[in-house]
Amino acid sequence: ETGSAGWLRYSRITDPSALQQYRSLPRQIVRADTSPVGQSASGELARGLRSMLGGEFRVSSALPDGDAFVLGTPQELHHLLPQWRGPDLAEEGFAVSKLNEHGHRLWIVAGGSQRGELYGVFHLLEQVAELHEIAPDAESPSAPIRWVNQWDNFDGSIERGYAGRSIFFEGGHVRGDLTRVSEYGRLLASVGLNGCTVNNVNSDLRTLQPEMLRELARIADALRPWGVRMSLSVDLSSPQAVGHLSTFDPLDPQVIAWWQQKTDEIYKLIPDFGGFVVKADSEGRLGPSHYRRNPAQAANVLAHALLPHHGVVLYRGFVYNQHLDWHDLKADRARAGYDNFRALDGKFEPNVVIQIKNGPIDFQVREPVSPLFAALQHTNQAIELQVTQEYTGQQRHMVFLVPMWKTALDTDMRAQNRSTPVKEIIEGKSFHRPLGGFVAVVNVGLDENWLHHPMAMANLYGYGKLAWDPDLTTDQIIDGWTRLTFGNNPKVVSTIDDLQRNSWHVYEEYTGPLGLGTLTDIIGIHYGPGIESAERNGWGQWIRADHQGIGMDRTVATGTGYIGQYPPELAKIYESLSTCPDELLLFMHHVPYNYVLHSGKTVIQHVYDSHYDGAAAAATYAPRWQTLHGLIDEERYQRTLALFEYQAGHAIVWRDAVSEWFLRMSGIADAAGRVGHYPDRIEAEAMQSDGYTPVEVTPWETASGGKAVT
Ligand code: BDP
Repeated sequence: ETGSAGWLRYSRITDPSALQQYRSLPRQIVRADTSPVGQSASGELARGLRSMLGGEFRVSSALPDGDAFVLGTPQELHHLLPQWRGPDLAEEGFAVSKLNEHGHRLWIVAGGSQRGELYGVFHLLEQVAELHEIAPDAESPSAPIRWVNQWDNFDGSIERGYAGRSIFFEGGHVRGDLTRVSEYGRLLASVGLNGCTVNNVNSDLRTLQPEMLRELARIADALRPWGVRMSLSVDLSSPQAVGHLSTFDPLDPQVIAWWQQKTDEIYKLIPDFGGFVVKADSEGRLGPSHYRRNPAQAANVLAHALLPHHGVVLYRGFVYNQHLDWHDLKADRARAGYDNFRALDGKFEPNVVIQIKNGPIDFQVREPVSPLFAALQHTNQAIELQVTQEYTGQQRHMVFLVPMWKTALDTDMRAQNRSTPVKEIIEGKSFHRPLGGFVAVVNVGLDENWLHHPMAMANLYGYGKLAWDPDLTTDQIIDGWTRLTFGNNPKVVSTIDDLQRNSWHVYEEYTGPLGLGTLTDIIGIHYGPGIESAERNGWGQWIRADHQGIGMDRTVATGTGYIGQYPPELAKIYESLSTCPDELLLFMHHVPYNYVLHSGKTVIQHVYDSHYDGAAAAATYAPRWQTLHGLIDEERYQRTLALFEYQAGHAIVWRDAVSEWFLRMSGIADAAGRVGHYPDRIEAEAMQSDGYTPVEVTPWETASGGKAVT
């Protein structure tokens, strides 16, 4: 098993009672329409059932004289079965029901659209793969936007890619063979995802050139049969860079006309084009600030051009000044989203959505939710999550992120002093917005198993499931993924579920607890410990550690005032040391090292203990995994085992680097006497060696004693 099938393995069911249960399923599949998505739906149903149950499943367009599955939209079904009365269906929703017709049993999969029909088929197949009874059911997605953002470059590299080269591009062009793209579209559709932005948010200026658009249209063609609409990241300077205008000022009539013509040109090539994703005035990207215009003025120009074609603009809230002065204790990057967008609430066109990262900084292992979610009450919003494990182990460490995302989605912001959890805000429920939803950065690559670590696929699956229904529990999600990916053996399922369930917490323990953020090198690769470089780097992610204390004072009373960006009830909780939750303490407050947490421990002792606990927990992964030897295929077994062994080692590197850094900084010894004492360790620089020289290591904390050999 290479892992290329992901969770769509459809492995043969051997359990006798399950087989008995499915014996009565029809072997005919009727599909009324011939649309590409409808064909995917019927083809997938036949493929999945054939593979799991054996024997033939045939697809036809007319009702047979016997039992059948019948797929269609309500109109198509009425045509075939005039007496059928289905429920009202949302556009992308589906309903599975049974009907007796002239003594024949019909399983009806009705979709509010062909896409809904496809989702109904995947739902049904999932029931069978997990050995559940197929029961009448109806579902619809939480929100219309359920997209992925790929950060792929035309040269075939992927920004923050850890699983091989791009499946979309190579050598400045769209790949000739797009088989992997259509397989990816199938994976996305199987968990209800409906949009894919295929190029990096740091968009290549060639993106909107006519010849590139023609190439990109081939990707849209590959995704279309799976109901996945392609969209593009665009650079706001394109009217100048591509259109050779003298300006890209969004209010210039020539610029407005250019965006309109360009958008019309795109829709001629790609009739179901999804829209534009915009990163502007951020990390060196040009934007409206160049002409003293604001994000609403820029977004609305694109929105007008897209509106007649039903396209949308996802304008990223990730706008900040990366050159803050770290000597200025009031300067705070976390404030930027709110400071830049709050005043624009209500000024965006109805087809603009502000795409907001879950936290105010940048995908750290723990952040509070962005206060912008509650501040925008007359503007559409989508949450941006990261399936790409940029700061969370880069798909070398197992870190199941669904619990982190649920923590964000379930955070009740108490806007207008009432219940307004983030999930209901982005669904459009809290403030009655017509549009909104979910976006995740994903870095699938040419690695056969898509994301490199076999366990990482649970994040892609889990993201889709949460975007469909954010009320699903972590347990429901991980259990479904494990069964589909590794089979239904109870020992396999419970072992893998347990490993995944706690892995975010474990990673947080050995990287950056108490809201410190990931204590990694912030400027470059974002991997491995780098406490010095997480600090005082000028990019605004400080932990403000000195010899006395640690943490960023973001209070209204004495700090940056960031906490005041939350609605009053939530701000009150964060502002006071007595109510601020321990896990966010150092994100919100600066305290002395011997400050006592709610748990009764001092901050410094917690830092030491959590690093030792986390590394010890990571060391259990490999032996727990080994209990599954022989119960799963050898290929995925060995691959995962090697990664778990690596993770155990790297967790020790993390543990020692962070603990030693804090020992040196605070001067307070570890009460358990561990930090700085490694009785069974032999230092390379202490050995007699030929051809090796001891060297000082930078950053010093990543090698014991700051020394290694070269
Ligand atoms: C950061 C990444 C950087 C992205 C940026 C973004 O390190 O590569 O370009 O976010 O989201 O997390 O635009």
